[in-house]
Amino acid sequence: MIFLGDLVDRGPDTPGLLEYFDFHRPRFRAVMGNHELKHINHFEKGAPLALSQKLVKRLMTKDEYTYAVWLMRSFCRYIDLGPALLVHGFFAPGVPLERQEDKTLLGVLSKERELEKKYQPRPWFEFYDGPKPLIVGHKVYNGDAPLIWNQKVFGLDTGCVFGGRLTGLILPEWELVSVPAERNYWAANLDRLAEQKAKTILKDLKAEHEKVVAGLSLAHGYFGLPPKEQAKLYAKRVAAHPLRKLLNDLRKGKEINLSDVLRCVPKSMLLGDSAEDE
Ligand SMILES: [Mn+2]
Repeated sequence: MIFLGDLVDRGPDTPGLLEYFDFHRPRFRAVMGNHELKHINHFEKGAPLALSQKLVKRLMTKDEYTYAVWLMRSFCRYIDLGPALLVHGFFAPGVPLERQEDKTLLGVLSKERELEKKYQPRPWFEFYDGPKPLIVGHKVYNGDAPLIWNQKVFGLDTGCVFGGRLTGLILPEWELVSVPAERNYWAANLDRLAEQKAKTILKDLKAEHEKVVAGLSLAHGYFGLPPKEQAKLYAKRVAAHPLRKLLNDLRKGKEINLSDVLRCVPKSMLLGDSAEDE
């Protein structure tokens, strides 16, 4: 079985998948995707990781991550199966295989933009002129159905991690197999991350509340004031806080829970740089 790259990062259990892959080597093989490349560049050169990679790295010990990167480094730039050529990302038209750039084959975003610009408004694959059929992953070209362009280019990414389908191609029969995803795995990862962040924010909020009350009672004899004065003083003190509504609720003695935080806190604060992703 050959994986088309980007095995890592978006799914529910990247370390488990790598273990599974490793166990079945060399019967299992893979071409390298831009996500694996990012981990390798991070490990070797300290290149920055996008959110999905940070999440995955966080799940592993240092030794496990070292091993994972070692495993990813064993993935090929391309695999020539005879009846078909397999790459993760793209194949620049008019360029022989030996002169294809790694970044193109691996689907690095800058190369994707270059190809878009060069061939717009047509997609790059319509200009594919390689000697044999090309099988790619990387992009969901055609929704839940694989891309099949003139029996020359086959795009098998059907968005499994986003709740679409997982698609494979059996060679040499050229028989497509496709199963629906059980759920949107990436959205579930983001939910889990948001919940972790919300927990921290809730803890910080409670600490901030205690601090504000302590400060007010020292400077203004807060506890001796009538409730209305307390409210005014407190509201003024937290006026610049982005979550002042929740702080004022805490002051009123309301029970604040995770769902309140998830509702009130802006998504950008919960997920940070989730826009990603090269
Ligand atoms: Mn990719």
